[in-house]
Order: sequence, then C-alpha cells, then structure tokens
Amino acid sequence: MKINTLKMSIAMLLLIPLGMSSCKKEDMDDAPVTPAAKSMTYNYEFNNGQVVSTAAYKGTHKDDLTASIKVEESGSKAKITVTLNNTINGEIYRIHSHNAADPTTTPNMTPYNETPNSDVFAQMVTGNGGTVSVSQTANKSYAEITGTYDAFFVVHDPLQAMSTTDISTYLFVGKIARTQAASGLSRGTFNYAFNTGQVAPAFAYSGTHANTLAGIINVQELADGDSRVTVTLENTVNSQTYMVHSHDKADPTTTPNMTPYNETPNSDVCTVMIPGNGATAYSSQISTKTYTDLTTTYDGFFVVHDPLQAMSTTDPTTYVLLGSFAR
Ligand SMILES: [Cu+2]
Repeated sequence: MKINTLKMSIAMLLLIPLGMSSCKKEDMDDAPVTPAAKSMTYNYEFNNGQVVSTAAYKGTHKDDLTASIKVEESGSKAKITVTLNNTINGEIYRIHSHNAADPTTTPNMTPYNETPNSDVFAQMVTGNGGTVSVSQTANKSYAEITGTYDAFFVVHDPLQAMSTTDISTYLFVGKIARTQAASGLSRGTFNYAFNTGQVAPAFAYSGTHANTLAGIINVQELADGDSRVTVTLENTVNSQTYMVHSHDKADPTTTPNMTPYNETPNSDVCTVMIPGNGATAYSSQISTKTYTDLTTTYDGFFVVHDPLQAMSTTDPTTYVLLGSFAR
C-alpha cells in the first residue's frame, strides 16, 4: 500500500508540469490554424543511363546540368515547378511529362506515350547560363501527382533534333515526382594549370598564348560501364580551335622520336576539338573505358596543343596544358 501511494504521488508530481504546459498550449491554439500546404521536391541526376543503361545521354550538352521538380498542393490541384541549373544561355529546353505505357501497345515500343501529357506538364524554358524555372498547375491533385500518377519526366536536348523515341537524346529521364534511387555513379574532376614545366622543366610552354588558360577534365561513370569525358578550357582565345588529346605514355627508347608517349592520340579516351570563344569552352566524348580504368590504371598525358602555332607532336613546349590524364 505504502509503496503504491508513493508511486502515485511521484506520478502526479510528474504530471503536474505536463498538465500546466498543455493548458497553455490549448490557449494558444484557440486561433484557427490553416494546415500548411503540402510540398515535396525531387532531384534528378543528368541522364547517365540510370533508367535505361544503354541510353545514357550522347550529345554535346555539358553533363553538369541538374534538375529538380517541386510539387506543391494548390487547392485541389498540384502546382509543378521544374528548375534546371547550369543551362545554356538562349537555348530552349522542352520539359515534358510522358505517361507510362505498356511498350507492347505503343507504336515504337516505348514504355511511355510519345505525346506528352499537357494536362500535367508540357512546358519550355529558355536557358540563361544559370538557373531557370518553369511552372504548371496540373489537372491532378497533390496526392495523385506524388502517389498514383505514373509518368516519365523528360528534358529534351535543345542542341539536337528532338526525338521522342531515342532516350540517349534526353538530358533527364526518370519517374516524375518520385524519389530517384541513388545511382552510385562516380564523377571525377581533375584540374590543370598552364604548362609552366610541371611535368618536366624542359617542357615548359614557349609561345604567345596567354598563361591564363586552364583546363578541367571531368570523367563521368555511365551505367553501362562506359565513361563520358568532358574537357573544359577557361580563358580561351576567341576563334581559335584547341586540339585536346590523351597521348598514351610510352617508353621513349621505343618511340620514333624518343617521345615519352605515343604521338598518335588515343581516340578511345580523349580526342576532341574545342572552339575557343574568349571565355570558357568545352567538348566531350564517350570512352569505352570504365571510370576506374580511366582514373586509376590508364596511363596517358593530357595534352592541349597551342592553336597559335603549328601543331607538333614531338615538341612539348608547344603544349599549353600538359599533365597526367585524369589524375
Ligand atoms: Cu595531341
């Protein structure tokens, strides 16, 4: 009995402050409260083959573009806002919701209707070099859009003819308004300063090109095991074309001109031309080598040839950038 009474007293003591605070709370809650409108944001990675492994984006758009979809409850409807980051100034991006479909029933065996669902989302937005957004209020509720509506979010490439069947032309593809599974695809960034003799003092650049030029290699792992290699050059000379190569390293006692590399570039790794524009310019290609191979075992030189003098494959003092590839 005594023990039970003591327990009750302790319990009552503990309850008193709780009861007091809950009284206060009730007082404050007397004013009517509007429930907050629901909202969810979904992030999308660039199309590196996450949805269809054989259809990673293959085109000339830079792969640092990212996208997000914000769905907001707006009365009985859902307002959908698509935001694109790192857009190209002046290019028109077509952004669609394509309803999912049984591929055995569609004209070209696509797992979606080729005609976008304009009652949900079919918009275009003009890039500005940075972040742009475009919105549409769908004819469906927030719960439908985020729960039962089954469609693909597609951003078409503005830099090539629009296709509704070739997924490798899609900058983004994924189920609309659903959390995207983490792809786990690797991306590496490698920076190169102007060639002042970092590889060998005797190789330091000699010529008239400004030494403000710098380079970046991005290696993006693709779902099918290939890689997308993108080279970005900063402070390029306008109207000059930069030849950008990977030259496999080689034993100089075995090469025709005793170069420590093969004079023929490796076209499966990086052989691109970058048109200078007075600012930042880039180009990319697909390599059949894996991300791990390119960034750990592949042994080559990253070479940017000087566009302001005759190209030489034996004289490294004509190289404006020179370093080990993807290291
Ligand atoms: Cu070369």
